[in-house]
Amino acid sequence: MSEAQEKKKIILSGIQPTGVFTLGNYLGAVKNWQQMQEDYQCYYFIADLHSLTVHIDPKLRKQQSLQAFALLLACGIDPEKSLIFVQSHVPTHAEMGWILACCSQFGELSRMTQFKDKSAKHPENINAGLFTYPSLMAGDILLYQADYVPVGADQTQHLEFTRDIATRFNHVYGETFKLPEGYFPKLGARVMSLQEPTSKMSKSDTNPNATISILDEENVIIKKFKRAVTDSEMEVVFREGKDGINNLMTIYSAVTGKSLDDITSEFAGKGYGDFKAAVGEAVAEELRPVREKYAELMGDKAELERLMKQGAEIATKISSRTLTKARKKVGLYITK
Ligand code: ATP
Ligand code: LTN
Repeated sequence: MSEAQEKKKIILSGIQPTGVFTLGNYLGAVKNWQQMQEDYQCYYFIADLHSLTVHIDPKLRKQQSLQAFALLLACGIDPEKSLIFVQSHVPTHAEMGWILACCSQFGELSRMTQFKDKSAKHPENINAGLFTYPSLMAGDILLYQADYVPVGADQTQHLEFTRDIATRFNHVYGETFKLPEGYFPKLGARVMSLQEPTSKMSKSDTNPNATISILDEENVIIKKFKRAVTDSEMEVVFREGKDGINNLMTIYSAVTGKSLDDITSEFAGKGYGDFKAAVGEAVAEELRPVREKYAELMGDKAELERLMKQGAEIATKISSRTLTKARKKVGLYITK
C-alpha cells in the first residue's frame, strides 16, 4: 500500500458466503464498495466465521467461500487497491471476538433484532454463535480502526452495538478503539424481491424467480424481469403503492444512471412490457463483465488462493496491532 493510501480514511465491510450474490447485494453493497476504492483505504472480507451460525453441508460451505472471494474480485474489488481476505484466515478476529464477547452483556445481545428474528425462524438451531454474532462483528470492525462501515439497514443495530462496546472498552481500559460510523452511499439502492416487492431481494430466497443472481445468463435475467410482479395500471411512475414498478425503476436508475423522472418520460405511452424488457437488457448488460470475469477467475484456483494468502498476511499484520493493544489493556500476560 502506498503512502497516499495510508492517509486515506478507512472503510471496512464484510459479506457472508451464503450463496451467489444477488442484484441486491451488488447494487446495494458491492458495486459501491468498488467505487469507494479510489477515495478510501478499503478492507473487504468474506465473513465465513459468521456464516457458521447457519449449519450447512461443509463441502458446500467451502465451495461458497471460494466463490464469494472470486465474486468480490469479479465485481471489481481490486487487490492492488484494497485489502481483500477471508475472515477465518486471520486468527485475530476470533480472539478479538472473544475479548469483546466478555464485554458484551446478555441483555443487550438479547435485544438484537437479527438474533430475535433468526431464532424465531430457526428454533431448532439457536446456537451461542448466533447470540454473540454482534461481538464478533464488533471485533471485525474495531481491529482495523475503521472510520466508516457501509452496511444495509439490517446491520445498523450491530454497528450501534459496536460503537457502544468500543465506548465502554475505551472508558474502562483507556483509549483503544476508534468509534466507527455508518456509511450510506448516495447510490445505495435497496432492491426488492421481483415476486414479492414488499420484501427485500435475498440470497437465501428459495423462489428463483424472485431474485437475480449476478451470475444469471442474459436470457434468464430477461425472463425473470418479464415475470416480475407489477400492478394493473399502465404508467411507469414512482408512486406509493406501486411497489413492483418502484422496484424496477430503482433498479433501472441504479444501472443506467437515469433519474426517475427521465425514466417516466422514456416510457410514457409505452406498456409495462417494453419497460420490463429494457430493465432486463440493462441489467444483463451491466452483469455481463462480472459473469465473464468470474468464469475466468474460477478457472485459476491457484491464483485465487495466492490472493487469499496475500490478503490474510496483510490483514493479520494490520489487525495484530490493535489486538496486542487490547490484550495488554485487559491484562493478558504478554511475555517479552
Ligand atoms: P441472506 O439471504 O443470506 O441473509 P442477503 O442477501 O440478505 O443474505 P447479506 O449477506 O446479509 O445479504 O448482506 C450483504 C450486503 O448486501 C449488506 O451490506 C446488505 O445490506 C446488502 N444487501 C442485501 N440485500 C440487499 C438488497 N435487497 N438491496 C440492497 N442491499 C442489499
Ligand atoms: N453481518 C454482516 C456481515 C459482516 C460485516 C462485518 C459487515 C460481518 N462482519 C463487519 C460489516 C462489518 C451481514 O450479514 N451483512
